[in-house]
Amino acid sequence: MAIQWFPGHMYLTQKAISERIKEIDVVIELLDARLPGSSANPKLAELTASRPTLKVLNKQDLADPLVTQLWLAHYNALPSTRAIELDASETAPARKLIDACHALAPLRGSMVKPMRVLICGIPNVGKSTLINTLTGKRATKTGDEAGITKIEQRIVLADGFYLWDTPGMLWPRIIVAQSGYNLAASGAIGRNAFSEEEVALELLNLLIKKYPAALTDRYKVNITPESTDETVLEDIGRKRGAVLPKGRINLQKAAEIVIYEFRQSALGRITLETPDEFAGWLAAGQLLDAERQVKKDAIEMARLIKFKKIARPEKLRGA
Ligand SMILES: Nc1nc2c(ncn2[C@@H]2O[C@H](COP(=O)(O)OP(=O)(O)OP(=O)(O)O)[C@@H](O)[C@H]2O)c(=O)[nH]1
Ligand SMILES: [Mg+2]
Repeated sequence: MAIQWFPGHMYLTQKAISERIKEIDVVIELLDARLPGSSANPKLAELTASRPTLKVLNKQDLADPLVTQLWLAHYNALPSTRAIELDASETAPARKLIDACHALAPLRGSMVKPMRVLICGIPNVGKSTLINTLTGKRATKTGDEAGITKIEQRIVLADGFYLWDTPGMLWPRIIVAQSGYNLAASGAIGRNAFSEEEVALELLNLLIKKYPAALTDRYKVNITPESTDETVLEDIGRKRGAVLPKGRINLQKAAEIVIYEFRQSALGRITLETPDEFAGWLAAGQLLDAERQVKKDAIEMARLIKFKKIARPEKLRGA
């Protein structure tokens, strides 16, 4: 089943950003370098479209460097878009963001006209970590869990330079099913909103195709042309002693191991999607969504006709 997570505080964040944006000079949107397409929030893009935006592929230290280069080239080729890679906990590269903000809004940055920067992105992507690195102190709370920041917060970086930390935001309906799985694997989705077993199977499905050696090295499992996500999850469970009475494999435990170790980068540097793959998923997701909408409209039309709220279409045409 497709994963969705849009708790009430995200709706409030969406409202807060749409108000705040009026007084913002530059938007920094953090993406997860392990899933740049899936972690780009279409709703945020809409809300912040009126302001210069810098896309930051954060957690690049966990991502496959070759694929990160593909994503940077992809974003930097788009009109009025600039993208850079980052490990938000490293001070020197993070400070480059300040220069990038000055380049995007050259008239701002004085006491009279301060630079006002909004930092936004999906949950757990590293927004608060970046702010703490930039300010050099624990100005805002961080943690390895989605939903740590609950309300918008303004931090003064220097005279004439303000940063706004915002709570992580997803969008009301994730139409690309694979994005839901990738977001859940990365830690962006609340832990009660998905099945670990389902997410681990989808993750293994990608890893078998893209990084079989990482699975062999970490879990000493044999990947053959016959291997499937299910056989590999069972193998991992067996190897890690996740076994129930009568020798059955504890798939829940095995799934938790796979997800946890992926998040910790114990399998090495991994990126779950390339720009071309994501474009394919998005096109398929949009098609399915359009078909779903047509069906929904037809049901609604039938309901309105049944309860005589509107006339039949042939009557409207005078037939
Ligand atoms: N390896 C790595 N870990 C990072 C990086 N940036 C942040 N983290 C870790 O990611 C986790 C989430 O960081 P936060 O800064 O709390 O994320 P956030 O975007 O503010 O999250 P919410 O407030 O929940 O939306 C923490 O455990 C950070 O230490 C990075 O560039 N590389
Ligand atoms: Mg935060």
